[in-house]
Amino acid sequence: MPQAPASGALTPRPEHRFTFGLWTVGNIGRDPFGGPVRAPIPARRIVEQLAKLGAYGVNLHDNDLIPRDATAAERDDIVRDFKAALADTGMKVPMATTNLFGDPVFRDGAFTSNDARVRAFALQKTMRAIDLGVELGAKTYVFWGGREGTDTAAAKDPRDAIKWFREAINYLCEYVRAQKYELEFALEPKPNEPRGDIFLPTIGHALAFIYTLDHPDMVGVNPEVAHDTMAGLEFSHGVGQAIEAGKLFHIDLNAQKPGRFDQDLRFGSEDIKAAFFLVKLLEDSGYSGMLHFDSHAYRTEDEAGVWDFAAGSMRTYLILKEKVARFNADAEIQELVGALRKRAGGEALKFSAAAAGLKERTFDLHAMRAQGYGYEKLDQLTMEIILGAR
Ligand code: DIG
Ligand code: MN
Ligand code: MN
Repeated sequence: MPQAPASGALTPRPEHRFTFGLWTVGNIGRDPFGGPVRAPIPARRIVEQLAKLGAYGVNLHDNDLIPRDATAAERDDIVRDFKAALADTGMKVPMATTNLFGDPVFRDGAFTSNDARVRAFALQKTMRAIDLGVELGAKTYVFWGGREGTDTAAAKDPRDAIKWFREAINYLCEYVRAQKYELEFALEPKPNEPRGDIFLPTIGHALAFIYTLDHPDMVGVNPEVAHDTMAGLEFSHGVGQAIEAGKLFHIDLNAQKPGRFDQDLRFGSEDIKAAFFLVKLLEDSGYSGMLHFDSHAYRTEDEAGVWDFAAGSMRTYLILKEKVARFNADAEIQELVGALRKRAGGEALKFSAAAAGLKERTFDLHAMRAQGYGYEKLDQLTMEIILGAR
């Protein structure tokens, strides 16, 4: 079982705001071609072991804790025991979400199903799951529309789907306001899987959708490394746009090889340069939300391997955070960065009658065409930081 890590800068502590979904370390290793390889880990043990490893909290889908067929009394017993585990360890529940993808009733989607009864049931299930999340202390509620999509375009008009998705989120925003819950929504994009194509597939689609809602201020995004990588995108660009728009409400950290199914690998275990620049963006921007690892151990692992996975996720983030500090303190690198900032200038180009003079301005295009940007040297120095040579 997990050993409490040795003390030091690479020791995860609750102040680092690392969280794990119950379903992540609780993943029993099923895949489309094989059944479970690990026994389920009871929620209390997950809470206790993650606390030992220095995590801040756990997140959950409703059915990660409450079985679909639980009676009200059974639900209350389970919640009571879970709250006791949280109290015993000091672990928090910053985020909650709904499983709107496991029950066969959602096989054509939940909020965007072609069956109006399913769309209504999805709202009922989500309201009850929101109640549970708020009861456990969640301040962020994630919507990952895993089944909100199509396997054939013949199934539905995408305009209907987006309209139904908007109706659902507007309805649930009104529910949260009516209940006076202190809760923000975070939409989680993914391009495909388990559906052939999923609606709101990227951070950009989600951001555009948010501005069509009745209460856009309540809604942000929960982007995931693996999902943008599956779409062939540079994750830090989407995250940067979300931060710049004040819409990065939560983030799912993991790793992914391009062109593959959603691998949900241990954070930093694949594209380490991309992971470095993601950590740099989160740290330099002062992101103060949760650092959630939505990932799981390899199917080859036993329970000891699961805790290796959890410890490694947090340790790699802290190692990269140290390397970001080295990058930001490296004189040679900062000289290059400073020169680029000087060249980029500070004043915004805003039109005004006075600015009309810009049309008359002369440019030394010959010199501008000839001057390079020094990115080879800057990238080499960056790689030397990442590789531990600086
Ligand atoms: C998958 O990436 C999704 C589900 O695991 C969950 O609904 C969400 C929360 O992080 N991520
Ligand atoms: Mn994923
Ligand atoms: Mn996720």
